[in-house]
Amino acid sequence: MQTLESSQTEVMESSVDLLPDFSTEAYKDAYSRINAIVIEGEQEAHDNYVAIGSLMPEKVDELKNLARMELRHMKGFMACGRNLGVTADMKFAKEFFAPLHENFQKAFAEEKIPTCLLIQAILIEAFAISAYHIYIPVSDPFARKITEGVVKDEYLHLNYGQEWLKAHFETSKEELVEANKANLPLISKMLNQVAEDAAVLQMEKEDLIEDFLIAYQEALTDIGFNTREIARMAASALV
Ligand code: PL3
Ligand code: FE2
Ligand code: FE2
Repeated sequence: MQTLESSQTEVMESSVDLLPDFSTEAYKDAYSRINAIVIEGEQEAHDNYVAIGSLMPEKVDELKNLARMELRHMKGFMACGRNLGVTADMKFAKEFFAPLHENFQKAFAEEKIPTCLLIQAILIEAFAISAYHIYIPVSDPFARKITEGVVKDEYLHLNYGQEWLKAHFETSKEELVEANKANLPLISKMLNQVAEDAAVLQMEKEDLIEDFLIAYQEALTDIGFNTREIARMAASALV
């Protein structure tokens, strides 16, 4: 947690006097896709928490509460696009999420709770946390306020997944290794796909990857994986 905060401060210091011009066509064009990705991501996060809740009757209210927060996030990011006069390219965003969405749907159909939680509460939340961290120091003042509120909630979501998986570690471990192998390469592909547009927003791919890996590795450690297991899991995205 401390590492994340300090890396955020570094970015802030180096870019505080060099904000992008939010009114250029180039900025708005890139924002139409990034904004759509975030809106779609928040919508799917809502749907995923509702789905997970239906697999855990004793947790259904907690998960409904998380789902509600995701809809609030989605509305906040819609306002960010409107504020800049940008129309979100939702078709692009649906395609962007399709492979991960399919994997989630398949795990849900098979009632694989650990896989569903790894995809939504760990991988997607860690991806969102890294993206929002890197975005905050280069965002317009309106979006900054909204994103700062959102990122706090995403930590709650990541923690929620962590706590459940930690409590069920022994019975989930094997499934989690498999789920990581199938889904971490998709996250890596998504990061690469978004890199060019993110760069227009002054968000560097290396910073996104660094922040993502810190959040992901901290989550896996907390859940109960050791250093070697985590290294092996990370390596499965490289091959
Ligand atoms: C779950 O709560 C949220 C899921 C959202 C996924 C977001 C992925 C973001 C990748 C694009 C990076 C740009 C961030 C800019 C923020 C407006
Ligand atoms: Fe969210
Ligand atoms: Fe979330």
